[in-house]
Amino acid sequence: MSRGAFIVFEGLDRAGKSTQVSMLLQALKDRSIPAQKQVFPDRTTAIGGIINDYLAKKVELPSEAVHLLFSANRWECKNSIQESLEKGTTLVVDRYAASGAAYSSVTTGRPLEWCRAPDQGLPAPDLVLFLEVSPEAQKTRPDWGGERFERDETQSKVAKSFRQLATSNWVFVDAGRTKEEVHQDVLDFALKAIEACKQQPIGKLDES
Ligand code: DGP
Ligand code: NA
Ligand code: NA
Repeated sequence: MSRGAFIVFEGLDRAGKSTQVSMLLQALKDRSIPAQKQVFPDRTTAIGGIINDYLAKKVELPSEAVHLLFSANRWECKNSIQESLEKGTTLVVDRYAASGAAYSSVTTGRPLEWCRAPDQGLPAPDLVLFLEVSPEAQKTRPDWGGERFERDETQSKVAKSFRQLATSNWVFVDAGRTKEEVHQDVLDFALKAIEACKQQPIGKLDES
């Protein structure tokens, strides 16, 4: 039996990831392709609860500790990710390890290598869709500035870190267009990835 694809959306805050995740899931369901949504941070777990309080500025923690909590939050879901992919379900994921490294390299000031280390060995995405949005467009989105990392200076540094993390599995999507236009591109890339990875083993985030 062929496996599902591990498709991850990355991008800055308010790039439209959640909207595109929903639109892609619906499009896959319309085509009878088994698919499931996964959101990181998963704020419903015990660790996710601490992360949520941290992001809402209800608790203070050293940035390094927060970094490890975000990573632990992904490790909590490792088995369920693996099982879903193996049984043929495509996962449509809102943020993953690249967010971990990109945000934490800025908040901790530590090298990307240090930031990537805790996620090494987790299942690797087959496709990363990076939604690009300009700082101007970002600020016009509702609720901008409420959570901890939603500051212009932080975001522009995070954008730079994301670029350094891109590999051959990444595509950059211009998210400044209408959501339907963005969705068309997203769906094309997703359908290709679902086809391409069917007989491939599930990868691991590099341990080199
Ligand atoms: P979201 O729920 O997608 O808006 O993400 C919440 C915030 O947390 C957002 O500013 C991005 C940041 N974030 C997401 N994942 C990670 C991570 O793994 N590490 C760090 N440091 N920040 C993250
Ligand atoms: Na956010
Ligand atoms: Na989101």
